[in-house]
Amino acid sequence: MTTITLVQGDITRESADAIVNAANSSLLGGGGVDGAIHRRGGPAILAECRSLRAGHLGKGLPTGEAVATTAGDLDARWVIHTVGPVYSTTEDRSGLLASCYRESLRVADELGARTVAFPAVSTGVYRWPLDDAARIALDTVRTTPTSVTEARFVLFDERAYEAFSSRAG
Ligand code: AR6
Repeated sequence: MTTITLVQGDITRESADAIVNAANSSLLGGGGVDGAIHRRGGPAILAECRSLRAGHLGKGLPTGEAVATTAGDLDARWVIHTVGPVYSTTEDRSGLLASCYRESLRVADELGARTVAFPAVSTGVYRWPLDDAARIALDTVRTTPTSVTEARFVLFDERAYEAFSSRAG
């Protein structure tokens, strides 16, 4: 059984086996939660991302997929980088957003991570409406078979926390 917990705050302050990053395909950093994770986690994370890019992820990490690196100075063993889809009004990309959560849990299982902290992937720079993103995130984590015992959603602001709370039931 996976327990889903919701907290409001900065994911880089969390303690968990794995912290999920809402990255972009380059894996080389960016703004939002990605920038915060690299800033607080230190250069070891970027160094490992660069070596992934030099190796089997030469073209970058495709949208909807996930890959792990060290967590550097964060209070975690791993960062799991996933690439959310940019929200579109003309195309239904919800399968790709669900895939971010499913693939992150799959990678967590491979690592043996039991506690995983997630941000609200795609709801910032990638503009996914919060209520819809919350529905997809919670439904996917609830229905994905995994050995992860705690999936913790770390919502940055009140609005995101409320969106997830009203969906969490
Ligand atoms: N802790 C928890 N949540 C956070 C934090 C934090 N420290 N900082 C921001 N958020 P975003 P995306 C929330 O934009 O939409 C980056 O440049 C934020 O309020 O970080 O998936 C990447 O490199 C929002 O609810 O990620 C990509 O280019 C959520 O995290 C692109 O942005 C996601 O917002 C990815 O866009």
